[in-house]
Formats: sequence, C-alpha cells, structure tokens
Amino acid sequence: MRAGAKPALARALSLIEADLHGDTATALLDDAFQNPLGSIIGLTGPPGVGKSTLTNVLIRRFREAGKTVGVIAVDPSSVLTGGALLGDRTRLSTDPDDHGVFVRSMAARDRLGGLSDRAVAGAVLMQSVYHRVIVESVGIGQSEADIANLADLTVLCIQPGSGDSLQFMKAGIMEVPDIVAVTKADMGDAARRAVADVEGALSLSGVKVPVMALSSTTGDGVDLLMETIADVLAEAGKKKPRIREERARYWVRDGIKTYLGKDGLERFDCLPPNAPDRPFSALKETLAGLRRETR
Ligand SMILES: Nc1nc2c(ncn2[C@@H]2O[C@H](COP(=O)(O)OP(=O)(O)O)[C@@H](O)[C@H]2O)c(=O)[nH]1
Ligand SMILES: [Mg+2]
Repeated sequence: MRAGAKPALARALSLIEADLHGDTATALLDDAFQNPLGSIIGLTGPPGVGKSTLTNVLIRRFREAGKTVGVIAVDPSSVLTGGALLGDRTRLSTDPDDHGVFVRSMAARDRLGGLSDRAVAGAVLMQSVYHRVIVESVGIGQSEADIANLADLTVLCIQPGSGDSLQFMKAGIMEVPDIVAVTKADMGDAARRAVADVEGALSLSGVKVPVMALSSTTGDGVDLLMETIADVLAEAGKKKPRIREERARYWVRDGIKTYLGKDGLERFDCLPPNAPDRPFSALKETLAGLRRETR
C-alpha cells in the first residue's frame, strides 16, 4: 500500500468496510494512525455549494505541486432515493493512470450526514499513504463535529445568496472551520456580500477565520485558498500531539455511543491508556469489556 499500489489500498479499504473491528483491520489502522504521511483536509457545506467541483480543482493543484492525493467522498445521497435530490452533482474525475491520486466514495453515517466510523478509518488509512487526503462531506448536523475531529484543516463552503451566511450567524453551536470559502464568485455581487456577512458574524463572535470568495470555474481566488491551506496546515503541525490525543478520545467515545448507545457511554469512565497511540484497538477492547459487563 505504501509503495503506491492502488489495488492494495482498495483491498484494505474493503477490509475496513467489511470488518472494522477485526484484528487485521485494527492493527492496520493503528499502524496507519501512528505513521501519518500527510494531512487531512475536510470540505463541508450544503449540497450543491460546489464541494466536488472544488475538490477536482484541489486535486489538480496538489498534483501539480508534486503531492499525492487521496479523496473520500462521503455521500449522503446513497441513503436517499437516488441522487436527484442533490441536483446536478459534479463527479470527481481523475486520471486512472495517475498513481498519485485515489478516490473512494463512502456512505454517510445516516441521512443527516456525519462521518461513519468506516469513513474516519478510511481517511486515517489514506493519510498514511498520501500527502493530502480530502474528505468531502455534506455539512449538516453532526458532520461538522465529525470533520473537525478528523481533519487537520476544515474548509466550510458557503453558497452566495443562499442564506448560508445567515445560518452561519445563527449557528452558535457550529464547529468553527479553519477557512470559510464562498463559492461561485463568478456569479456576481452576491459572493462579495456573503463574504462581508460571514466576516461580520465572525467578528461579532470574536473568532479569527480567513474568509474568501473563489470560483472553481474561473480559478479566481484559488491561489489564495491554496496559500491559506498551506499556512493553516503549518500551524496545525505545531499542535499535532494534542490534536492526536483529542481525536483518539473522540473516536473511542463516538464508537462506544454508536455501538452501545448512551447507556454504554454512561458506563464508560476512562479512556484506555493505549488509546492515544492505538485508538482502533482501544475501541475494540473497550467495546468487548463493556459488552462482557452487561452479560
Ligand atoms: N458558476 C459556478 N458554478 C459552479 C462553481 N462550482 C460549482 N458549480 C456548479 O454547482 C453545481 C454543484 O456543484 P457540486 O460540486 O456538485 O456541489 P457539491 O454538492 O457541493 O459537491 C454544479 O452544477 C457545478 O457545476 C463555480 O465556481 N461557479
Ligand atoms: Mg459533491
């Protein structure tokens, strides 16, 4: 897999999907978690905002910069009736002969979005193989927190003139992204107004987040996005140990909640000591322990 063989990665991802808590999968994932090669970039936002189109642009730009790219497209439409609800969706298009790029679609946690534990595991696996892993997910409900706990950097995409920026102001509960990208800037003044709205909302709440308008169609604003991504990743690199531990904690707790419900979470009091290094086996062992208790 590390030598760049796509079939090997594809097999590993299938193993994760089929048997996430098996010995082979957990050993593989703990190893990947301990040996990250690159960074995970989360792209969130409502359906139709332009995430996939932007992902295509990012893939191209990273490849031009000599970086390898893995993509996980988390697709809520797979649990809905067809893709029609999401309108004219852009497909991720990559060169099949390019060994430096790999794209995988994975199902969302449920119809409200959010990352399934398999999508999280898939991203961790890809992070040990590729320089940049892009996770595209529809940003509704749980998914912002899920993305924030997975990615080194999150970009929230906002559609101009859609009321997304108003939503942004109201949503005090929302995880704060690292970058806000107002998409489709080629469509006129609405993008500029949306940037101003979001900046206004952010300054009221006292957080400093770069907000920028861009167009995937014309390429305007993409250079600035690339520079900002590089800056944020450089900053994120400095706090990695702390972030890793937080992530491990979140995944173990989240896994317990997923498999044993709130009741399981209430009976779970402390994180196993190996969790910050080996979160996947820590979860497997904690689940087994809690299940034994109930018997
Ligand atoms: N005018 C314009 N349209 C765009 C731009 N980016 C995406 N779109 C269009 O918006 C629609 C939804 O894009 P898509 O990438 O599928 O959105 P997603 O659901 O967020 O992944 C498609 O018809 C795209 O062609 C852009 O920068 N400018
Ligand atoms: Mg999409």
